[in-house]
Amino acid sequence: EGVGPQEYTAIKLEVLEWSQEGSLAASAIPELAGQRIFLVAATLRPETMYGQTNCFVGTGLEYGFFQSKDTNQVYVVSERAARNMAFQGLSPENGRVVKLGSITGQAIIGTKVNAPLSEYKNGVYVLPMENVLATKGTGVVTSVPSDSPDDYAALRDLKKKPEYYGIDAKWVEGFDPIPVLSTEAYGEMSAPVLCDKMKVSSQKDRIQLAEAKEAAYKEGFYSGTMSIGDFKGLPVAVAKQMVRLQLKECGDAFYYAE
Ligand code: A2H
Repeated sequence: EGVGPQEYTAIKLEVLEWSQEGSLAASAIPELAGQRIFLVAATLRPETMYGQTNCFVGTGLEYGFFQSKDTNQVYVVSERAARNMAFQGLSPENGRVVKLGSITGQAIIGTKVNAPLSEYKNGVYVLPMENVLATKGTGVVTSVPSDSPDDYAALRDLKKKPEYYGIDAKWVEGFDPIPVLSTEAYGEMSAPVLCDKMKVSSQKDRIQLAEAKEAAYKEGFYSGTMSIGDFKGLPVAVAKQMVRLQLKECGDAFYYAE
């Protein structure tokens, strides 16, 4: 974060099966009938998408259903992101948002989505994370616990106390970090290693998490080698752009800046 625009890759996670509440909310909006619906997550680490285990939203945040430029495709993102997208040629008409309805983050929890490139081919679940900011990206975060300390800490909290977080234990059971890249300093699981090293005990440990995040990002980018996928064996810094382009070309992602 600094000066200049942030260039995100927006990953399209298609809804495979709504949660109970989500199904009620979506079926009350007639314009959604017959359309494909995607939660759209903004990431700076497209090369890690092989390791997606779940998706995070903020339970207290509000999301909208927005018609996209692609026929019969609807994006679920924050209103703020939809407005930005409309000025980047991603809505049906430049500068104009077409909002079909809204839904709370809470209602989306438990929805099953397809995570492009993920090793979890049958889909992953939408789960709650405390620190999802309404002011960044789309308000949807795709979770890669092998390489993102925030994601690792939040997923570990959910696995420890599913009932406390109001989730079904099945939504996290068997969804474990997958090795995506390796570095000399932290091996194949930089986020778990760094969370231990920095003594992160939960997703509330913001200061330690910020340190862990910085270290994981630098080491991954400058000395990481891909362990999986079409660019296995290549440096992360090189694979990043290749995976990004591949995701865009096959329609599983688009570029989004803010
Ligand atoms: B990253 P920056 Cl593997 N609230 O993607 C909180 N966090 C958000 C967010 C929001 N509204 N929108 C996006 N993010 C996360 C992958 C990843 C990310 C890895 C490692 C580090 C990492 C998988 N999650 O980010 O402030 C998203 O998580 C570390 C910075 O714009 C996005 O990239 O720099 C990143 O934060 C964008 O943060």
